[in-house]
Amino acid sequence: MAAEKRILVTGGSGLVGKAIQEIIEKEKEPNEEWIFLSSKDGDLSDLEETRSIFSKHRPTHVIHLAAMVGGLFKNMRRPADFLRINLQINDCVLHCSYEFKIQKCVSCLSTCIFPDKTSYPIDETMVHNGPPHPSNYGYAYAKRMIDIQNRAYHDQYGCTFTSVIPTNIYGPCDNFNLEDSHVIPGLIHKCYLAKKNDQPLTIFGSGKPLRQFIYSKDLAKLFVWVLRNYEDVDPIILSVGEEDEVSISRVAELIVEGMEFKGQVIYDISKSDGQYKKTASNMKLKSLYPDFKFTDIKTGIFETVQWFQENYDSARI
Ligand code: NAP
Ligand code: GFB
Repeated sequence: MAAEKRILVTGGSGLVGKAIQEIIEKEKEPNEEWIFLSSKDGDLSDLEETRSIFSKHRPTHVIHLAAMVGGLFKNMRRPADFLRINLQINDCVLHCSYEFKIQKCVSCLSTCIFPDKTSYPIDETMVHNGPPHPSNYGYAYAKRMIDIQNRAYHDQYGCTFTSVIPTNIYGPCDNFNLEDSHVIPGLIHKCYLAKKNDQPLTIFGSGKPLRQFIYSKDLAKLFVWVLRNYEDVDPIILSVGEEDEVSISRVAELIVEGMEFKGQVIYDISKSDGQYKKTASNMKLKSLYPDFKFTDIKTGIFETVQWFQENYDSARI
């Protein structure tokens, strides 16, 4: 007998998708069936391929994670691709969610989409209050359009399409490619190679920028909670508190400690710092889920360093 709830997770083979898989192995409810997609199941920037995926699995709910994703330097190299490919993927998934009468679709934005010139802390009401940081405008505008699409499908068809806004995410199964990755996987990979080859570790930029980092396993728990409990079309920020904001050099210190690296650490200030900070408030989350416990960044980074050392041969590098 088909499960009452069939949850389709697009982008199910990535950093966040894998973390949700791990959570669901332990916490699946009896009336739920979870389907985790990768791009091998079909190209979600193609409407016909997306339709055939939906007609094959006949989902009742969708967690939409699939996207062209990357760190600061990949975003700066490819703004047109980030804009176009993500606009296409989001249009296909949301329109098929409407056509197949999906009961709830939860999409994923990012705090880098907020205006660059703003007051802090940032909250959910500020998504469209001015241009994003120039380093990632392609990705940022494509993600902002998800919020607009959610409102339009709700206003015209009554759909319950919503979105979450995580800060920078890190954890096992991330993309550790040196050119395309985000800072934590990038520095873990570089530190691993520096230790192995007895070379200095080079950190890009000044190390001064500030970030809030959420551990993928914490975000996965919150995604499942949003799917089961959050009914609003308005987005919700999923983040550690402002008090847990750290500098890039503090992150590098923790990676060096976790990797037991004893070599020289160099800052290459010819490389961009990107946005100085994007401090976000998690008050809305706290008001709805007051006792959620976040993993502290030292524990999260140490677990990710250990995962990378144990899975180097199969990791995305
Ligand atoms: P990721 O590790 O790069 O995974 C991306 C996923 O999307 C993979 O499963 C990939 O499939 C799939 N995908 C990409 N293009 C596709 C296409 N054309 N058709 C079908 N599937 C496609 O990404 P992530 O870090 O888990 O990010 C998940 C979500 O969180 C994204 O929406 C991202 O924008 C958002 N986010 C990420 C961060 C962060 O710091 N990582 C921060 C804020 C928000 P394959 O594995 O087959 O390539
Ligand atoms: O994580 P990251 O690439 O993205 O960079 P953003 C964060 C900071 O780390 C920047 C510094 O100040 C970088 O200069 N950094 C130092 C490094 N060393 C490295 C390194 O080896 N690799 C990388 N990647 N950074 C992204 C947005 O901004 O945030 C994306 O561009 C996405 O669209 C993501 O939203 C969550 O935090 O600067």
